[in-house]
Parts: sequence; C-alpha cells; structure tokens
Amino acid sequence: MSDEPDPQGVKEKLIRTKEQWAKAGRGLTGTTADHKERRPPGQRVTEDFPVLDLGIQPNLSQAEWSFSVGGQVANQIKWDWTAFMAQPQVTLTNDIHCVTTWSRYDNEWKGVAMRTLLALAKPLPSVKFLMLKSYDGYSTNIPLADVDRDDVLIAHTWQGQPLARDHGGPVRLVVPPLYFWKSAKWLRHITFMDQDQPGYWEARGYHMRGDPWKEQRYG
Ligand SMILES: Nc1nc2c(c(=O)[nH]1)N[C@H]1C(S)=C(S)[C@@H](COP(=O)(O)O)O[C@H]1N2
Ligand SMILES: [Mo]
Repeated sequence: MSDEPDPQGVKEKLIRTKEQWAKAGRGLTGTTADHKERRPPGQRVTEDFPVLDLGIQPNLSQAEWSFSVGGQVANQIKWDWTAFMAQPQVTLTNDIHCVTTWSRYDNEWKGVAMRTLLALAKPLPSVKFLMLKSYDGYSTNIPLADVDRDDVLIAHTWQGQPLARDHGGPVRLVVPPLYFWKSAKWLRHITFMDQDQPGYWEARGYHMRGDPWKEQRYG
C-alpha cells in the first residue's frame, strides 16, 4: 500500500490552495463555541452535499472492497463486504462540518458502529490514536477518544441509498465530532497507535485533532 496518493492523479491546484488557506488561517473567527451550539463558529449551513477529495476517486465494487485493522490491537481484523455486512448494523443521523466552512445537517447513515469494531479489535491500553488509510492514498489521524463514541460509524449508506462513489462508496468513516476531512472516504485500513502521526492534510498545515467547536482548523 502506498503511503502517498499518486501525484499524477491529484488536483495539485486544489491542494496548493488548501495549503495556502492553512497558512493564512482562512475561515478563522477567533471564537469558540460550546458543543451545545449546533453550528460551530465560522460555519454556514448548506443543503448541498459538496464533493471534496484529492481528485482520485477509486472505482471499487462491493466485491473488490476489503478492509483491515492492525497495529496495537489484541485482534487484527480483515473484512470483505460479506463479513462487514454481517456485523450489527446501525442507522444514525448527524451533522457534518467541513473545514472549508460548509456544514450539512441531518445526514442519515447506515453502517457498522465504530464501537462494534473497537469491541472486536480490542485496542491495547497503550493506544491513543488511529491512522486511517484509504484506497486513493489518503490518510488521516484521529485521537481514539474522538471515535470511541456512539455517533461514529463505518458507513455504506447515505439517505437510504448506497454511498455514491464520489462520497467514498462503497465504505467511508463518519466522525461527526471532528471536521469532515477526518471522515476518510474509500476506507481501506485502520492502524491503532500509541503515538500521534500526521496524515495527508495534517502534514500540510491542518490540525492534528480538528474539533470544529474549538475552531481547530489549522495547527
Ligand atoms: N479517501 C479520502 N477521504 C477523504 C478525502 C480525500 O481526499 N480522500 N477528503 C476529505 C475531505 S477534505 C472532506 S471535506 C470530506 C468530503 O467528503 P464528501 O466529498 O463526501 O463531501 O472527505 C474527506 N475524506
Ligand atoms: Mo475538506
């Protein structure tokens, strides 16, 4: 598995622009909000569902998709589509907040709860962080505490329809407490780690955690 996206395929201009935004602190209001506030500071609500990625959209059928879990866990996991769909399924409705300042409310997802995966994999007590790896070469890091929650899931369905390819189908992560760049599309692998490491955007000026209510856009 390559650790970086194929430079041939990526949208260089978009990546440079987002690096500039991080340097300039674009979108920062300098305020924070309590999590009781539905809308995080500096966000505006949209009804659209914009597509944001590096420009490489893997074309994976359900049969071609597989997913694995490794690193500091008691049990490594490897799921093909059938094994994934055999897990207990949940339906959750939540809000998403993109660091480029749009938010979209009331997204209905179906999939496997992150807590189901955690209960099976059993991260060792040393684990504090996860690294997510995707089929387009994308990666992102997340604190364990931000996924060990009832509202985090590995999703295959959005608004009653199979998750579209451009939104990360067949399978993506959905992590509502953090900016949406942490919600890896075309999910391929999760590594459990005791030390934090930057993923794709975190290595390009974006925050290691990314709490929208604290405006952790850049860092
Ligand atoms: N694999 C992968 N996941 C990704 C990305 C990406 O480029 N590749 N982009 C992230 C970013 S920056 C955002 S804002 C959301 C966008 O998800 P959407 O296209 O479904 O709106 O996906 C995140 N997950
Ligand atoms: Mo994003």
